[in-house]
Amino acid sequence: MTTDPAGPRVLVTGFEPFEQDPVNPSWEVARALHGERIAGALVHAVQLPCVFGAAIEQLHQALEQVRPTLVIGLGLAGGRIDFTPERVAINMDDARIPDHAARQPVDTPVIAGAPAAYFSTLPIKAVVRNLRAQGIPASVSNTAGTFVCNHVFFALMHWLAQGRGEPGVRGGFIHVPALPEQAARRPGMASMALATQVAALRETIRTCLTVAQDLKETAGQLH
Ligand code: PCA
Repeated sequence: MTTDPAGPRVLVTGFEPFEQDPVNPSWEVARALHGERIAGALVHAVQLPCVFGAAIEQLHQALEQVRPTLVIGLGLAGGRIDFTPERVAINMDDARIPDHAARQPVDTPVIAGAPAAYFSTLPIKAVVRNLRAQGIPASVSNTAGTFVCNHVFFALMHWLAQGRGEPGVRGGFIHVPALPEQAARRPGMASMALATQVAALRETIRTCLTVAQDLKETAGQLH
């Protein structure tokens, strides 16, 4: 991994495929923007393993190597119909399926002694508005689940909350829908084309780098 001393950097993480899928759109989308400059910042894409603990170690390594001013974690949420910036990371692992190291933690904290939850520091409402303005389906999500994605999201926010990042660094997590080829194997599953997902990430990064104050606009859900 190389760092660019000439300008700000964006770290985007994606996951390796999991649950017998040959592909994970979160990584395909992240790597599509590796090396691109958006609003003056250089994008670095890093793949994380779908393994509790190891994913956090690799995230920490990437954070120390890249020293980003913006961090966006991506993960697949098969079944979701749109691009979903997550609002909150919770300090809880509760795995429905084993990870790639056959670990299946149930009701254990991501980080013992850490707070119950952290909010994303990305301007999630502005991201949703700007994506919709481009015709890309998007909505705020109020749960990142309790599997490896939430695990990494929580560890990221804890690291940032400890002031270990660059001054003013922002971070958060976005779940993305399946790709059309994945949905084709599962009748009824929604999907979004890779090109649309890449355009969504590009607009998300641009928004996060240029919008200082998030919008106050409802994205509330009754349940
Ligand atoms: N999605 C899973 C883990 C890896 C991924 O892409 C999740 O939502 O936790």
